[in-house]
Amino acid sequence: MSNAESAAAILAEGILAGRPRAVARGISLVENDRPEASALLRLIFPRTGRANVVGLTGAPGAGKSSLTDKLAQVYVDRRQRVGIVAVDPSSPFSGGAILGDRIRMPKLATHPNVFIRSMATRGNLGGLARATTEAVLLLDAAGYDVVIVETVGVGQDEVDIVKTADVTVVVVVPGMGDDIQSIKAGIMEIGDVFVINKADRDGVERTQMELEALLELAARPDGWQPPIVRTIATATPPVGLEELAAAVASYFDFAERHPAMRAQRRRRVLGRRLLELIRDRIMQQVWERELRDGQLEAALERIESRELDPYTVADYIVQKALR
Ligand SMILES: Nc1nc2c(ncn2[C@@H]2O[C@H](COP(=O)(O)OP(=O)(O)OP(=O)(O)O)[C@@H](O)[C@H]2O)c(=O)[nH]1
Ligand SMILES: [Mg+2]
Repeated sequence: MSNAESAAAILAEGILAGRPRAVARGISLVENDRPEASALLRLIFPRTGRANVVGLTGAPGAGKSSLTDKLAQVYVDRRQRVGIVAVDPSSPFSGGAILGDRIRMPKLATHPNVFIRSMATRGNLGGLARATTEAVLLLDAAGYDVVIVETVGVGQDEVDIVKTADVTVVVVVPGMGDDIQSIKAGIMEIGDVFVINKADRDGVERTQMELEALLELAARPDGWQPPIVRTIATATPPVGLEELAAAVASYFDFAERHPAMRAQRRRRVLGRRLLELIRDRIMQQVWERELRDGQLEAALERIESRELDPYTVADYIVQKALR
């Protein structure tokens, strides 16, 4: 066994035993794309697929973290173990992000049945999507019953992250009519449950009507009708959280009654992931075998002078690397 493999084996044991510190270390490995990470994921993968993964997305400041906190509390009160992954593309420092979410989720941060982790980009959103999916796998393997993934719903990469969840919750707030229009393209069709948070504000009825109108336009092929729940995450006690948990549960019930649909959804995610892995591995081979040591520069020079074209060069390099 190589060093990476034996380190991974020890870590996998800790993760499968549900130890938070092992999970934290595992997530750091996948976040930094360390060599031990693949070995670790290989070991834990057979023990995944049991957690209910809830993706929660919406505009910046919509109250996603507040809702995540309160929703997690509902599950914790039901004696479930909850993992939270907050994806924070805006923060260049994951350390800062962790602190931020610990402050926003003060009660849960120290709860023994709750694991909170913020993931920040290291300049590469594609890498963030991969690391997030892998962090969810680790939490799943560690026996967390529910994993909540919070992402800001602004770009395609965030949408991709949320698509890997078993149920997607889209958060909107009153008085963002134009925003609803603008998010509808990417986000509206992926929402399985809609939340109007900040329902203590004016304009709730109007937002509800706009949402209903949009949902009517976008009839889903699976026949599911996304419920709309109103919440006030910051009220004491919070308003609408039991209803939100019930709406999420009703989607899981629906998925259970439609196993073919659920399998298709999970396979789509796995398929995407597999293709990404293949692409990464091919790229790695190409890089290691063909492009190191100034080869790329040399090729570019000849392409630039029109001595060669990029299509021929790409085919040639890939074929040579894979031989
Ligand atoms: N009035 C009101 N304020 C709320 C409610 N929920 C959250 N907020 C406030 O809205 C602000 C943003 O809340 P967050 O939970 O940090 O929102 P977020 O969507 O996670 O924000 P980002 O992660 O920065 O995109 C905070 O000041 C919250 O206190 C609510 O139901 N009503
Ligand atoms: Mg947040």
